[in-house]
Amino acid sequence: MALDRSNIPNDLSAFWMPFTANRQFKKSPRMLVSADGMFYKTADGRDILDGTAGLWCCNAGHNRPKIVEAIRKQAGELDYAPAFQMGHPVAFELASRLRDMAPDPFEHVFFTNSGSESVETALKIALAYQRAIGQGSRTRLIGRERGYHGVNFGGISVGGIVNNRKFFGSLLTGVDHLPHTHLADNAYSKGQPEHGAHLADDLERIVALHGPETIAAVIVEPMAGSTGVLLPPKGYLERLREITRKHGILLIFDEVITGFGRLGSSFAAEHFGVMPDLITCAKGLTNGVIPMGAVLATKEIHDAFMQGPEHMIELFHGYTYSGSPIASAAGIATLETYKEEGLFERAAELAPYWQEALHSLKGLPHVMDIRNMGLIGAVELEPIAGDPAKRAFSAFLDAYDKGILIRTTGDIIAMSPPLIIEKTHIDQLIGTLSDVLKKLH
Ligand code: PXG
Repeated sequence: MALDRSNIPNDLSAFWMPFTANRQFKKSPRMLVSADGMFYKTADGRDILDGTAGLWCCNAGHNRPKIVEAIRKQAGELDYAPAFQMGHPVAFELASRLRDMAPDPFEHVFFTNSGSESVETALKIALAYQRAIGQGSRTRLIGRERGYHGVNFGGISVGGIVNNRKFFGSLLTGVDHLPHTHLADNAYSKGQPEHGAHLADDLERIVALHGPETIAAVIVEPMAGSTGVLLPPKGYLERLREITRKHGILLIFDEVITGFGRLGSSFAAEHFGVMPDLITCAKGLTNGVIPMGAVLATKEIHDAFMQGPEHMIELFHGYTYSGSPIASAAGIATLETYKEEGLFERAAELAPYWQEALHSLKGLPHVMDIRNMGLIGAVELEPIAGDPAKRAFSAFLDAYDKGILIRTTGDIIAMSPPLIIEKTHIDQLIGTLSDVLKKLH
């Protein structure tokens, strides 16, 4: 008998919600029950304009027919098949399509189930690669202050968000951090800020301190999303590439947010014209519909593992669901949707309109800074003295009541709408946010 959900008691206690103020939520739940295109529908029947593509993942918007159909069909044809010592066609097909979409040097794809797993995978590949090429003394990993690389132990170790680290013990050893790239001088810059390329030079200091022969890899988000949209200053990523290359250190771009059109190109590597050695991605890979992530590797990295006896496993790493058939089918349909609808180009075309709309909020009460790039934007608010994050959280609650979904981190409001957004939606999103900010205490 079909489950009648209307009879389920309204009991919210069992689900311990992730990254949520559980007690606050359960007193006053914000429940989404369906979604289509640019909008969510709430349990009380209201339409909410999705200003965040879910959690930066539904780049093609919601309920896209091609993706829904691909999942239905795949579930009825091959529900699951292992990828350890076995194969199925769908994962190979998705890997080839991803390779074709990615910048040239990236020829190989390792599948995971999330951004966090992609990060762990990339860090492990970096360490094992250095060992494979006779550089086994390179065991250190360098991250960056305010970096977000998911929530697993490797990711929080190289990450630089205090609350994601301080409760969880001593983390990985042998990790150091670059300074973040957020300078007060750059407030209200549109797109890449002018100042701060020199912040990459700090890597020379770290290299001098530890010795280059001890460092395996540097991992950064080309544009830091989760920490409140921190943009790379002009010349910064280029400098990081130069220094890592000079010292035999791998460079990993964590593109879990910047991948799949967010900046108007397939990946940020292409957008900035700076090629790392490994790229992590997730989220937009399947339009957020089925959990899936991936690590893209250059031929040089991949081929370093392809030695020794042929019957031996080359990389002792993988997940039960790496490249699972349904996720792979969702991925193929997603990449096709992006391509057929020209969504990456669309993001690039809309970016100037988005930029002007966002910056029109300058001068509203408590606004300290506005930042944007591609279809990403952030509005930073002055915190309430002694009560950090409260002001932005009230803005989030009020925005939801007024029919728009935004994200907040600390006192920063972040937005990353689906790439199918229309100018009228941008007007609605920014217009509503403006009303919210005008009334904010
Ligand atoms: N790396 C980066 C750069 C990310 O942004 C992850 C890794 C981890 O991905 P998973 O799939 O394990 O969550 C992320 C995730 C937000 C927000 O609103 C950002 C993320 C996730 C949820 C919310 O800032 N980023």
